[in-house]
Amino acid sequence: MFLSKLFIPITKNLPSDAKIKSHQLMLRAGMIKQSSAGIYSWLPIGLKVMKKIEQIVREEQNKIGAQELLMPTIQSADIWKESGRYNDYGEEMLRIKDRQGREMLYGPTNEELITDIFRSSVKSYKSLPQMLYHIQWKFRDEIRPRFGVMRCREFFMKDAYSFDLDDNSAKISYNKMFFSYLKTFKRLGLEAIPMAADTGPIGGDLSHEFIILAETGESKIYTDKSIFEIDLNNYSYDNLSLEKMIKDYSSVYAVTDEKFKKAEFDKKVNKQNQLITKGIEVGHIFYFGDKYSKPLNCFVDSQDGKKNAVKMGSYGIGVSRLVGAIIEAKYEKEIMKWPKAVSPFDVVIIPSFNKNNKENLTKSIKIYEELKKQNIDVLLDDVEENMSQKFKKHDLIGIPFQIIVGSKSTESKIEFKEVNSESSFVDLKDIKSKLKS
Ligand code: 5CA
Repeated sequence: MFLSKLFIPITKNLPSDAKIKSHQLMLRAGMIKQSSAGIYSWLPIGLKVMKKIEQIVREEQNKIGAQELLMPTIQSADIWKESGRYNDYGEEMLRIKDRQGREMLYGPTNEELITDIFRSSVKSYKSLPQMLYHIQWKFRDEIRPRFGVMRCREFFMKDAYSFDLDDNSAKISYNKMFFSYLKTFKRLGLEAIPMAADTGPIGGDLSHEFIILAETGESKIYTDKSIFEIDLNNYSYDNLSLEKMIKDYSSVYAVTDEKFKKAEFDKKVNKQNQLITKGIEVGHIFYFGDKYSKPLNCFVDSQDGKKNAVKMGSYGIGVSRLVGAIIEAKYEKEIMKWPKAVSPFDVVIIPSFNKNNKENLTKSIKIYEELKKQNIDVLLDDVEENMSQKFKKHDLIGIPFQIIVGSKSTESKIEFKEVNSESSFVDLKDIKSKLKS
């Protein structure tokens, strides 16, 4: 893609409510545009990053045997009345009437709808366990939408649901999802801390939030720093290994505000290991047994012929929130550097040229074509501007690798730079391996 053709409305004027850096950067770099309070359009660059995050989330869900489906955004109020949550959910739920006067709603989550899908076909233990998920827009009429895509009203979420015959196998599903979340966040270049959490309107008694550290996060966290020493490479999807992993994580003190008790913190964690900071919740998993299956009559025949309410859990990842969360984690000193896995482009070519001398632009187009042939997603900055303006703009866009075509690059060696490190001079044919390393 040539930058001059890219729809990327870079802006300088920020609204006064853009208080945190991810919100500011997403507006400045033309990734999103607010359409009304807490509701955003996703512009090409923003959408591209979000789609890459979505795909990584999807791949990790598929790896544990979860199956993708797609439920609608608009749901009937009837199933929510059956579960008893229609009233409990309060004003956060956007309620709508259709032309026949039927009560509908824009789904804030999907426990009821998935249970309805499941109960209508699955009748026997033989079909269990199952994990189903979708990646779909949700709506919550947040009282104070803020921080751009971090707390908005319409947001993109991956929500998965597990169905098991008994508590023991349900815990296995929970543990698998727990490990899969840690792997997902790692692929996104993030270190997420799992923390025992409250369950709120979803319910149940077992739950973990996955939090990434960020000063601008809305969750206050209290943790033992040794949680960062736990090495994911020590575990596998084997059941015993998963149990050990949960045990290892649970034995380290890590809680959010709601669960914090100072005396306990001081007793369990020595002073130099105590970390009190803020974080962003990027995922949340719940085990709630038969909370929904019982009222919604989702029963299966067990081996001994008895009818059992299916044991369920639900597992959310804030896909659109993650775009902002990654920025909060990676944006430093006015420079953005996307993790390779989610960057809007693999590399950008930045030629130095002006209308009187376009030699470097011509050279850059040749490099561009060569890289395209190698299936590299490359952006060419063909906009006529001085180099310092260009670099400022690319600090904002955040592509992690740059090829600079100026006086220093020669026919055979081109200037190649990873953001925040020194440049080196490399052969064109070696670029691909550099991008991967
Ligand atoms: N049904 C459960 C699990 S699927 C559920 O809805 N959990 S949740 O309420 O914790 O939401 C899951 C994730 O969605 C959160 O961890 C967060 O990352 C994201 N999320 C929740 N509310 C918002 C919001 N208002 N704006 C952006 N992302 C949100």
